Amino acid sequence: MSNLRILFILFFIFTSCSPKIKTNLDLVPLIPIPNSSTSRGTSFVIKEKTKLSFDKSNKDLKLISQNFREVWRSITSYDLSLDQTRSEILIEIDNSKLTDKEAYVLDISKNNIKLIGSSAEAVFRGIKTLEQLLRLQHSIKLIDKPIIIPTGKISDKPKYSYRGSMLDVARHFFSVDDVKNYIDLLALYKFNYLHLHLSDDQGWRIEIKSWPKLTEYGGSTQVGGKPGGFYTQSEYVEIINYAEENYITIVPEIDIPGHTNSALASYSELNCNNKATKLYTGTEVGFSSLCLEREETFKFLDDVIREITNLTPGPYFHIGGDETHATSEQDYLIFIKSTLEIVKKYGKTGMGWADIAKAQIPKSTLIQYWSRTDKDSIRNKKGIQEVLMGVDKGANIVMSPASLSYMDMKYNDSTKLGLTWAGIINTKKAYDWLPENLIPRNKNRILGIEAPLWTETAENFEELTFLAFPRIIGYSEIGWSQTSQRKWIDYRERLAHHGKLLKNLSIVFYESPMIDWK
Ligand code: TNX
Repeated sequence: MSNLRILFILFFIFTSCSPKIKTNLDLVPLIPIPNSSTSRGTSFVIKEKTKLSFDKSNKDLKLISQNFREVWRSITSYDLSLDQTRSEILIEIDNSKLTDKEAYVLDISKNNIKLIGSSAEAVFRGIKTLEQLLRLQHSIKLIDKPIIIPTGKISDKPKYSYRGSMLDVARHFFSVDDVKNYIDLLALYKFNYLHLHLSDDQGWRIEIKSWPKLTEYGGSTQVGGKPGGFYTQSEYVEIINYAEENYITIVPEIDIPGHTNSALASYSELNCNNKATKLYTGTEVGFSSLCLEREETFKFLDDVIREITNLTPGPYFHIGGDETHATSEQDYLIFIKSTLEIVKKYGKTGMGWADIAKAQIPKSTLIQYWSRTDKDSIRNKKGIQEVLMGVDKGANIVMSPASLSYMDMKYNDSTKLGLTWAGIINTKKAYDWLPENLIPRNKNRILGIEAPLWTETAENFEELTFLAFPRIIGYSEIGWSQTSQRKWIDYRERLAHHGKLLKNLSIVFYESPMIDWK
């Protein structure tokens, strides 16, 4: 071969293997923003035959890899080979240096990507960062091929161990597929809990084999009067398994003793006067109550909690306990205490809306703060009082302040969907707050935050995501990122790129005029 030819080949190899694309990992608009990231300025180029390897004996890593392969294919249209030899991407578990159970390090160089997590869960969180790096290609202005990943090193772990959303499937029913689609989105933004509000006045949504009329009759309708729906036990398990694959824990809620009309309509024996109520399709709250004097009530509670906890691997069972205007104070205290005892008997930690703190509650009960935060509102004073009562009894707290985190509030006065009782919540207001600033003491009892989506006004998946997005992206950062990393001005810039990401996934969202969408 002539010298010239060799030179040519060398030149070709050099230019094709390492195109000189300057990058800056720090400028990729990741949300939630990682704890630390340093850029190397070069790029990992995605090719037709990229390989990923992992410890084959680890079933969790295998599943994570297989699922990531699908994501990779859908974004790059290339196959990601799970070949174990000479791979460019390596994922592994090593907890010798990483202490937090969700901590990971993602090290990207020109020829290799190494993702180390303290656990399979941590690896999964890191994979979601990698997924965002792929999905945010447009932000680095490389709309056409090659697809590249900026090089550098990300070290990351969450601020809070509880980062959740609640979905009310009672006011309007949402199918198993809707819930799975919502789980996908939660996982992309590193949420780790999905709380399902499974019963309310308007509908009972989970099959209870020993009380079949709850779903047959009590689940038959919804707000507005259209047909409702429910999950069979095997569908509920399907949701749990899907969530588990996405490292999301399901928290089931059966709201008692109020918000129980769908049960009271299904079984006359749950009513003090032994008469079944009518099905309800309106949106009032606080008119229904279980009957303390009836033996059947406690048989009912025991059966419901036993059947649901048997199917639920997660640590929590939520008993509701809010807005019980139709229950006397004395009865309420007995209801909450006895129901939490049943939850404990079945091996779960009780969770409830903050109102339950006034009852006798076991230590480490999880209470959910849901007050408005306006200084002069009565509900605000009451909420703080409840939280402090709770922590003095040994409870932990999840923060869901209505005036900041209720995704069913309108974005502005003219938003078509949504309510206004806790004010309006625009994109900035949803982002720009700190959970620990809302309570005066025992701040270390805050396990995290949860963004509730009550569905009085959301009838379908599009309406659900319209209310949730983009606000929920902000809640993900409140839950995950360090306070020092969080600035509205910077977040606003990053969020601007997530509109395209959502559009690529065909997700309907509110195109807030506060954001300069790219
Ligand atoms: C209050 S907050 C409720 C729900 C409603 C919601 C509407 C709380 C614990 N209860 O019953 O759906 O307001 O925003």
